[in-house]
Amino acid sequence: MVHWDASERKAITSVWAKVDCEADGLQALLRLLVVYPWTQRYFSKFGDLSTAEAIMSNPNVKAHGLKVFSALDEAIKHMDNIKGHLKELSLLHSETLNVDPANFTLLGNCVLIVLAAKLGAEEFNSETHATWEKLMAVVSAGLSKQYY
Ligand code: HEG
Repeated sequence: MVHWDASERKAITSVWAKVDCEADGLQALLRLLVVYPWTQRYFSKFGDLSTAEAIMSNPNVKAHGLKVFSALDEAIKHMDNIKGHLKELSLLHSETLNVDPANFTLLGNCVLIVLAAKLGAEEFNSETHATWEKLMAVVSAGLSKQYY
């Protein structure tokens, strides 16, 4: 089981309290689809993803960003059992969606960049960064757990 000390818990909850799941979720997904364009293959039914502008104004991307960030919200609420909590979602990504789990790390990186850009160096300092990197690694491991 993953251990979170008091300062890590605070770094997670205080940052997350400032997150706008819809707007920041869209930014994270936009970054994933632009910086790692091969990830677009999983979203072929979403419509036009041909340019950053098209992705940005695509309502399916916006809705999906909100879904992903709402799942992060739930994971944070279950911080002491993230892997157990993500079991169903891991099964879905593995057996139904066939998402290569390497992509979870890429999206985790995008989330970190969105948070850092939003909050700035003073608030998203190196300790907070390290805690969030750990959190995204745990989420990624949780989503990868049901793969075989
Ligand atoms: Mg996934 C669906 C969460 C990474 C591709 N993803 C979903 C759903 C959630 C979710 C909550 C909806 C599940 C449902 O309908 O029951 N995804 C989620 C998280 C993360 C993640 C929390 C990582 C932090 N997903 C991820 C990555 C890819 C991907 C990296 C591909 C590059 N997800 C994907 C696809 C769907 C979902 C293709 C189905 C979308 C749809 O059909 O609308």
